[in-house]
Amino acid sequence: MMSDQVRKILSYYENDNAGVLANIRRMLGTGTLADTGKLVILPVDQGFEHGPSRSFGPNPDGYDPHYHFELAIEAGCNAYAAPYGSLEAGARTFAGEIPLILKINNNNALLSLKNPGQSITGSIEQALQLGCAAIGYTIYPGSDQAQGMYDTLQHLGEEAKNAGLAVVVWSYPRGEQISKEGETAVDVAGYAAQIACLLGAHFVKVKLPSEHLEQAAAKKVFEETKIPIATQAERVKHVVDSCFGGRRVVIFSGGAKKGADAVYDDARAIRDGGGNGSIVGRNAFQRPKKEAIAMLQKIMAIYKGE
Ligand code: FBP
Repeated sequence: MMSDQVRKILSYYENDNAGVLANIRRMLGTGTLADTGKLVILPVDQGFEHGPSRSFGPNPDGYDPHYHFELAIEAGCNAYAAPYGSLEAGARTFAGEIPLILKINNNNALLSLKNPGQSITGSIEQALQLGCAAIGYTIYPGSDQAQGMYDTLQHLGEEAKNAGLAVVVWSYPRGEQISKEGETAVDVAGYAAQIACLLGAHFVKVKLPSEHLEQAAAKKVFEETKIPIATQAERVKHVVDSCFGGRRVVIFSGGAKKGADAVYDDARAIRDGGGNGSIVGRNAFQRPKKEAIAMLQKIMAIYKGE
């Protein structure tokens, strides 16, 4: 029986076919948070994005792709997101155990560009063949490569939806006209989330925003209309508002490994601001498995209001 929360979320996607809705339902209906309308997803593409030693050195069990499937399943996550090679490496062993998101583009830290882009590293056919529920695609609003990334997302998103797959967009502002602080500025975060929604994302993933306001024109409006941004929960609410007033699922990423209390504070702010959950990578897989599972379960308990 579908819960009211899930029914409401599915009602937001007014132009999607049954396959897409079934896959969104699969993600919302799996794990400890099944049917709550909240999600905790494990993303492991850091081997590509940051390199293997930076990613898995702190907990060498993570060099084995099977480890991340097990972590996501044992912790009761809603889904596991990773690039093609990692999903392929556990495809048979874990077939049907947890909804998968094929991360379909990636960047690497061996080349540092002021205006970064990503390469296409997977395909819709691969996602279907692996039994995935969704594709995951990163955009870098602010990069001079962003226009091309939007073009590609438009095409791949359309192809994915026609094939019955959901679309998850990682929206990470960066580029030479955005300051380091500006990458997580609350005005920029809202803008990045809005662009992802306008490009047809079902689920949007952004970093938690800071109180900084980057763009003068936006700053003026924040100040004149007194958009509240003093607390993390208020800033989450601004991002939720920017996601079609809550008509799209928005989840927030965990960032570099930090203390457990800070991770729980983030989850409380996401819950109180009306966000749909977390996508926690390094804070999970860089801890020993038992500790990581306990942390993910506590995050889930926070979302359940326990
Ligand atoms: P974390 O929880 O480890 O931050 O993972 C979230 C994530 O989006 C990963 O999917 C990705 O590899 C990483 O952040 C990219 O972060 P950045 O581009 O800022 O280094």
